[in-house]
Amino acid sequence: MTNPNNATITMVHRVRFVDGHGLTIPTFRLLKDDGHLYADATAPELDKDRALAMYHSMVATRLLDERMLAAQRQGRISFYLQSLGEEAQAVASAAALAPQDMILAQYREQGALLHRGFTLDQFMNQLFSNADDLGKGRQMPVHYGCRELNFMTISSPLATQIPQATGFAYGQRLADEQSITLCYFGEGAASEGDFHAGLNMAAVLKTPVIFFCRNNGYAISTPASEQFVGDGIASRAVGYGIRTLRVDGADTLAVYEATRQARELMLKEPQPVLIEAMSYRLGAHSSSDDPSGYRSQQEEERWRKRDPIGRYRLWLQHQGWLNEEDDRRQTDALRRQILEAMKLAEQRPRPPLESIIEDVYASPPAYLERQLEQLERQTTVHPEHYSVGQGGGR
Ligand SMILES: Cc1ncc(C[n+]2csc(CCOP(=O)(O)OP(=O)(O)O)c2C)c(N)n1
Ligand SMILES: [Mg+2]
Repeated sequence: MTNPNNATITMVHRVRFVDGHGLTIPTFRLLKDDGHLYADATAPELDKDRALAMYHSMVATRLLDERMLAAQRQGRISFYLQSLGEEAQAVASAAALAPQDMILAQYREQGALLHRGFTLDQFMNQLFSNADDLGKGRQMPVHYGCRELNFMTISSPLATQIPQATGFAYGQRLADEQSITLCYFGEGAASEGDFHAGLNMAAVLKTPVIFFCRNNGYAISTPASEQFVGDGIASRAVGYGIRTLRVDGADTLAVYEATRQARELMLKEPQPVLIEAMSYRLGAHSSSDDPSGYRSQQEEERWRKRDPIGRYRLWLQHQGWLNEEDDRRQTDALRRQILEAMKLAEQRPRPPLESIIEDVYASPPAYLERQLEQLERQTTVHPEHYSVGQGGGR
């Protein structure tokens, strides 16, 4: 029955409160822990090259994370943020997109950017804030962005990317483009008002955006159980009338297929989709965090066994597409390339000081010019506190 309230009305004659958990949203999973498909599961159509490219990106992401967390500990960069245990979510979802699709990420999805073709040099230039950084060294490490690769620059305030993604996708819809938007965020970010505004607008305006929520159990030290009592994040999308799928975030094939089908659906008929990927943030929140203060090692060990890379590697081996020898050789080569790129980026000069006031206004206003002069004086009087224009290192 339709009515001015735009709600389905079925009359009953006893009080019965609805419990959101009663919805039972299933979790889509294709691969068993041993890397074999479930009996009633169908593998996505994936050729060998594409399947191996995804594996390569996940391994590269993990190695990059390992190396750069160590670099932060050595004092070579100021900050780092790993995606340990969550590599499949970013890589496999990005792999299901076309290059013209737009990505708006939170900050833990470096795998998506790497898979799109952001080079190790580009990663390093950003992390070392040198003169070749696309952002001209004006952002904290890990705030990547790349216009060429349709990857919007990361912004730290949580959830700002969600209504922006809705708006971007609305533009794609109005232009009648064969492209969509993918928006990543954590379950913690879903507590922000922007999440609700972004989802409702997307539902009403029927914009082709995939809301990809990484429900990894924590928002820094706050466990999901202290963040919300509803059935994960997926149940909220149902409330907004958005098609919704929950997926095992450690299952590369399932994440790929879920995203591929979501994209197909919205290209046929513009509409948003929410995918809630269930995972676990295995590492610390960032290089500034120590999880031993809020969770046990036993808990971490339990989740370490659900490694997305290990499970996918087994599947590739069962397919006869990967052998241990090649795998080891490629991993060693990657490690060397990462180290090499890091050393080069560390030596490149810093961006010129005047670039700090560029790119916001067509020409910098007088007050910014004055501030720049003050800054130049300051760095000249106290050169020992600044490394302006010099190579890396502190
Ligand atoms: C508006 C806002 N509030 C608080 C913070 C501080 N903060 C940074 S990350 C974070 C946790 C976010 O958790 P989640 O969205 O689940 O992502 P995860 O780190 O688990 O990947 C918080 C609270 C912020 N950056 N912006
Ligand atoms: Mg989280």
